[in-house]
Amino acid sequence: MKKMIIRLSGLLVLAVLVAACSAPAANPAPAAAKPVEQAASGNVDIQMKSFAFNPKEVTVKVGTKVIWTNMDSAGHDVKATDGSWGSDTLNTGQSFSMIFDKEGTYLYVCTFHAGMIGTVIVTP
Ligand SMILES: [Cu+2]
Repeated sequence: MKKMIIRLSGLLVLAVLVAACSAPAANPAPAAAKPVEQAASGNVDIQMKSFAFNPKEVTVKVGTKVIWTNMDSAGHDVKATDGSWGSDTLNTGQSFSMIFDKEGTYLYVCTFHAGMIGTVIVTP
């Protein structure tokens, strides 16, 4: 009986750890002085160039449309690390856009190229 309780509590710890690790990264970032890349038009452009997102990190206001455009000859995509949003494969010159209507920190990657990562920080 004691053995079973130990095993059960071990499972519980594991479950809590898994839940903590898979929680979406949607918490507002701490208020650090970061350059704001927001254009006057309200849209923000990110280029996918030389196998990198440029700029790699943008800070925008809620409601901003972010537009990614592939400037490379290779295909890229844009996928949230939590899988909640993303694009299909973007070939040269193709774009994907997304309106961020909730504040938070959004991490994304290109699933084809390890190290192609970016962040959109959405502030109120
Ligand atoms: Cu890529």
